[in-house]
Amino acid sequence: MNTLIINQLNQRFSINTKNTTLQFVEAEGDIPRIEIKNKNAKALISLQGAHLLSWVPVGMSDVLWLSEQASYKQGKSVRGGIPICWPWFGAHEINKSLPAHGFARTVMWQVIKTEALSENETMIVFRLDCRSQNQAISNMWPYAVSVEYTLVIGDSLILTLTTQNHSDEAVTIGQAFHTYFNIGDIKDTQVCGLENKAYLDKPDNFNQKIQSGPLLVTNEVDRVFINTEDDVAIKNKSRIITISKQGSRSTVVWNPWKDVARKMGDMGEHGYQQMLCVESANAADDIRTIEAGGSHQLSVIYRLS
Ligand code: TA6
Repeated sequence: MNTLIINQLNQRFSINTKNTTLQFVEAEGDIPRIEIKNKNAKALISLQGAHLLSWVPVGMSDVLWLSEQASYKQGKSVRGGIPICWPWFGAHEINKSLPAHGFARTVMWQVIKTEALSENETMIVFRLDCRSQNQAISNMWPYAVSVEYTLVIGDSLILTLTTQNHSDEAVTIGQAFHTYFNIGDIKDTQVCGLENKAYLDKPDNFNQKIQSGPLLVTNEVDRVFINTEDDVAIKNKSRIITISKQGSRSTVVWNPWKDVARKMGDMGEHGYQQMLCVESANAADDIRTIEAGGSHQLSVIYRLS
């Protein structure tokens, strides 16, 4: 079954030039993946969740952390890479029985376009259309809304999520690029750019606090920073990852630390020492209401130095 789908996808969307390839392949859990390679980077994307699992610029280690204990099952989000939280962030505001972080990360997305922008950059565009998706989605979220996700893969990574409201009523969404960065060693890592910013501290009942100095992680951190539009940088001994975003005024920083990680079951024993989530979001008071016929775009660029 998947072989047929993969062949069809390759016929329509594969790229095969001297320095650029993009192809669909079979993968664990019967969930197809896309392998991308160009002169500047290689990447791996799962069709479930349009989930970027790996992004490796030439000469670098993977920028994304992916748990050794991640499971690849239909309907289950992968621990690591870049899960897309959409159309809500965290727990659903009213119905707590709905999946945390929405459903976009656990359903199949449609590929609508691929293009080698140059020998150095490859673009792929996904779509999730709630009007034509399955009944389970409309039961959870009965809105005529679609979202397009564009990834440009090169020595930097550009991600854009565009939500279009096709209905004749306003719709409110929350969302995030829930990016797991491969930081090497948490004790040598700091997050700069959030100094003096207010945050909601989830482990402390969402009490509002102020970040003092660069953020260092020495225990559980789960913070929604508010009013953050400027660049944020993750610095460790070997590199600086600069995060520049648009359409977002909230930034989430998360590391479960040892005890929470152990209970999660799919973080691996040492995962919490190697990862840090820094998420460009529309969360807390930064959720967005999209008027009838309107759209909202959230985008981010990750650069390395
Ligand atoms: O973004 C931080 C967060 O919302 C945390 O509170 C934590 O639970 C994490 O995401 C992981 O959520 P998940 O549903 O993927 O286990």
